[in-house]
Amino acid sequence: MNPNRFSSKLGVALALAIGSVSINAYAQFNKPQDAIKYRQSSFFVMQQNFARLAAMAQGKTPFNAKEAAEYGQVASLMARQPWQAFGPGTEGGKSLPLIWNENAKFQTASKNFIQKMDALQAATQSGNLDRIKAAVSAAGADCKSCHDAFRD
Ligand code: ASC
Repeated sequence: MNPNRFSSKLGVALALAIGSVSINAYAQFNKPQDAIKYRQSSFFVMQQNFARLAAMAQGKTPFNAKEAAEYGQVASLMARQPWQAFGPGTEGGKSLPLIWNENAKFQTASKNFIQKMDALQAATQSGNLDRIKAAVSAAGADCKSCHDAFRD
């Protein structure tokens, strides 16, 4: 085999191997309070957009496909934000110690949640209200299960 080809294959294999075991990277914050504020703010913006979709799904506000697609995009983007702000030394807010003590579980839960929010975004892009209803309900159940486990 051509050695260049081999090394590029090795590079890909290494990247895949590292990717599969990597944990979420933590961002640097000037002080722990900034990390807490960052995660609470991103949860807040996500929740506001999620709640607008939930209101449409429940018929509390009129369904508007274009607005729904925008809310879905913001919710999916925000769903990626909080986790980088749960680094060591940032305990506090409503976070239970379990987040740090059993961090692998929290990592798994956060990745699962991002998938739920991405499914919701995909549903909003489809413009199909029944799909949105199902995805809102799946994502909402996931919000709750994480809160029950990890939030005070
Ligand atoms: C929300 C919100 C949550 C979820 C959850 C759904 O709007 O703040 O935590 O939905 O209540 O079960």
